[in-house]
Amino acid sequence: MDLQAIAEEVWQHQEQAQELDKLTVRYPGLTVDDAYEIQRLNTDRALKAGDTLAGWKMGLTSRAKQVSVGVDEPIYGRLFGQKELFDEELSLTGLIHPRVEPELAFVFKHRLEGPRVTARDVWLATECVVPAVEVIDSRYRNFSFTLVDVVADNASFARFLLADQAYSPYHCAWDEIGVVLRQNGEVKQTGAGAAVLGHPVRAVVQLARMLAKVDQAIEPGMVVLTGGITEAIHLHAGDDVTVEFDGLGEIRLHIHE
Ligand code: OOG
Ligand code: MG
Repeated sequence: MDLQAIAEEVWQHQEQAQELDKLTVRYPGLTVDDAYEIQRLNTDRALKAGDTLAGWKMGLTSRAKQVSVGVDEPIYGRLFGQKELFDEELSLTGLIHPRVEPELAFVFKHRLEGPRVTARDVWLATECVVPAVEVIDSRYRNFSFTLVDVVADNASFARFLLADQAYSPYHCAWDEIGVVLRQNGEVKQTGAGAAVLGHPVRAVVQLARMLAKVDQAIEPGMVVLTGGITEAIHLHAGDDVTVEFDGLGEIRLHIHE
């Protein structure tokens, strides 16, 4: 299978914000490893074009997310520096059918790698934990995909935003943090940190172990998104979205054309 050619096709659809037909329908032999290789090829391409690798994202780490897309296995993707939002404004330009979801982000001060990484290793390597939101935008029609498709599409990554206030990793029990997601003042989703694999730290453990298989690591300074705590909601021009993290402040996002 010509993974380079398939990567090129995915790249074009990502760049031009055009819907893509499921790869697995057209290339039924494609494996999960192939899909991660496609993701890696497009990462090389983005870096050559001047983007930076800001970190990693885990996806499908909560039951709510797995049920909503019909894939029940955690996946990882890459966070690109040029896709980090620098204020509370989100433009729909360049996006197909974006959704937003509340997450907790870990920011690293030490390198974390290896197949036997534990939660203790994660805490020792973590500089801070920060409330975050991710904007996902599957390039597949109706967010309809299999595990292989979504991995090849960089786990639907589109944008991310971290809150202004960061916290010590020991500030609170992250599994007990409640979140309320509101759209134009109306409560749309609620959840708690424990929705993410029982505790968000486990998403980082799992990421490090998955990365070890492909000789990759979490590097100092990197951000790791641990996965949507609740289901994601669709965004429309004019929306005012807020995510309240219990006792840790609020992230606000204003959506425009
Ligand atoms: C896949 C990406 C999932 C998360 O946090 O669970 C994800 C998708 O839902 O399109 O980012
Ligand atoms: Mg996510």
